Amino acid sequence: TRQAMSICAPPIISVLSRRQMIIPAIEHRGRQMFRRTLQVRSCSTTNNVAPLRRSGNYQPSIWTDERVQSLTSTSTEQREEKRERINVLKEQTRNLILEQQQVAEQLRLIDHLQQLGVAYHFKDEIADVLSRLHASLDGVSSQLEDDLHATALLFRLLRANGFSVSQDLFETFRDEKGNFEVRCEDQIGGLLSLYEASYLEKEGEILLKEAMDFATEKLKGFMEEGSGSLGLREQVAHALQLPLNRRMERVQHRWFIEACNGSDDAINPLLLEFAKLDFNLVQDMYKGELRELSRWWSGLGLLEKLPSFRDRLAESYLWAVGFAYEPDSWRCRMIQTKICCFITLIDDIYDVYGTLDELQLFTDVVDRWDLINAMDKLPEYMKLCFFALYNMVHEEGYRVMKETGLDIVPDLKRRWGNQCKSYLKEAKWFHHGHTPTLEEYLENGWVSISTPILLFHAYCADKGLTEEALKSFPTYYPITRSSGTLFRLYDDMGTSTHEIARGDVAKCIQCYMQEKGISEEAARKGIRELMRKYWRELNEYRSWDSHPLEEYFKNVAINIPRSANFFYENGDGFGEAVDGETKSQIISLFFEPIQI
Ligand code: 0FV
Ligand code: MN
Ligand code: MN
Ligand code: MN
Ligand code: MN
Repeated sequence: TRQAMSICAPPIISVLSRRQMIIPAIEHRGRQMFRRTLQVRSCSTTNNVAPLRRSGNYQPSIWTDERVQSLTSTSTEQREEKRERINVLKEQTRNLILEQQQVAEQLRLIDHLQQLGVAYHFKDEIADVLSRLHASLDGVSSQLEDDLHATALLFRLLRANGFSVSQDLFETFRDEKGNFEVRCEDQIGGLLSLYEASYLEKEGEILLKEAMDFATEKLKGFMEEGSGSLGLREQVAHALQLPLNRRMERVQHRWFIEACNGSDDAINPLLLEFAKLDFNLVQDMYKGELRELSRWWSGLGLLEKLPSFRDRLAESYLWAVGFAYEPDSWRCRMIQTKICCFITLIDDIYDVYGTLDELQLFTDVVDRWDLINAMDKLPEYMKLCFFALYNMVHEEGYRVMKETGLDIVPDLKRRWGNQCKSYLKEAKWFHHGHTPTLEEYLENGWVSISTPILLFHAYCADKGLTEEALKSFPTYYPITRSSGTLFRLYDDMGTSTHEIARGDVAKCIQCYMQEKGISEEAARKGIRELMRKYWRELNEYRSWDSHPLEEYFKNVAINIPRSANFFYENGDGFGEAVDGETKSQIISLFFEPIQI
């Protein structure tokens, strides 16, 4: 046994009492032998022998509190100066929106404002313009005649901003056989615009599906030809890599600003200056939030006590900015970051660290929220975690009550209970070697990925929350579910290779492989198809009728899969490869101002 222990027991045993023994485990990190032995499931505890625990072998955080606190912001003086300039530019921009008479120009302006990340300043003005266009849609579209670019922009902006508009708007661009015809002059601009518009497709919209295939093929052809200006080629490559509708907003804003910076045409210099100044000002605000959150997280000190878990504060904040970037949404960002840290920690307990007995216990405790009993029964490491979760839930409940008079704590408790039950279900499947059907798996998986909690918290972070709004939250079940399913599918596509190698519940890919008797490659292809279906569903729900919180909340729901696409596009950019694109975006969104 002695020999067996030295090989197979990574000394991550009883972490609290024997912290110093963590170090050798870290030295082993990445060694093949070590990894393989970690796949052994938690052994049953015989009397005093500590259970054999697995480890995720995660990298430590690259964003220590020290590093985050050392971030400097613009001095107050400079900031005031900039704010003055911004106010001037803002008024000029507002006038542009009001003055602009040509429909095509109006549309381009709104598109620019949205992509530059400054549209939030002009919500009412933009809504006015769009609803006027929507009210006289027939006239407007015949006025645009054969301007494909403007027509597609009209379609995309209306749909993306909650107005209903039919795919038939594009009929004039098809011949009798239903094939698209595009004039040479506006080819690439028009095709790009058509391509972006087509990604707002809903289920059953054949025309848009065909438009997507058509535009994609033509744009690919353009890239292969090697013609066009550098700026245009960059734009097309960017679009082909991922359509706007699936991009994380803030990342896109910076990209667009930089892209405009490098090209001499197409954008009003006034807008560009405005966008750069505003980006930097908002970045200062993000820095402040990140510093505060980092102080909170390091002050909790949970990861000092539980060092084998993922420590991802800055990355969690990046998720939160992905969900709601607007300055006004700071409440949402603060709570989402905290939830994300807890979800990550608790998920690791269920997937990696805990024994099945412990997990059952933890699930019961979170179901009942009985603190006294919990302190009696739980193992040390779980006590800390539960106590901290208890505090966070009550603190947020307190904030909401203070600001709105409403008590959301019972709802929060029930939702965290459901979260843990969904984790336990997966843990049981894993420990019993059960592979569910894809449907059975997803039924649980859209919950275990935490979307119901994220979205409920986002909803309650709106300062306009009312009792009536709170009661109507269940009507958002469909959008929550499709958002959550997409989050789950993206996560599995990005993380399951590592998860399965380490030993984890069968993920959607494995469920699908087993159910259909197909290869991993074929399963991945099938899942990608499924993702398109859920995107169509999300596009459908986004145009459902409005409650007061609707726009803000629907955006968060759509931003969840957008952010997931960002983090999991090339593997696991949250848990594993944190020093790739994740790190560059943390730097460019929070650390480095745009050069003016
Ligand atoms: C999940 O990791 C994880 F850490 C997430 C989803 C990050 C938390 C982010 C938010 C709450 C926004 P992992 O792939 O281990 O999750 P599963 O569910 O696959 O175990
Ligand atoms: Mn935007
Ligand atoms: Mn996990
Ligand atoms: Mn999990
Ligand atoms: Mn995963």
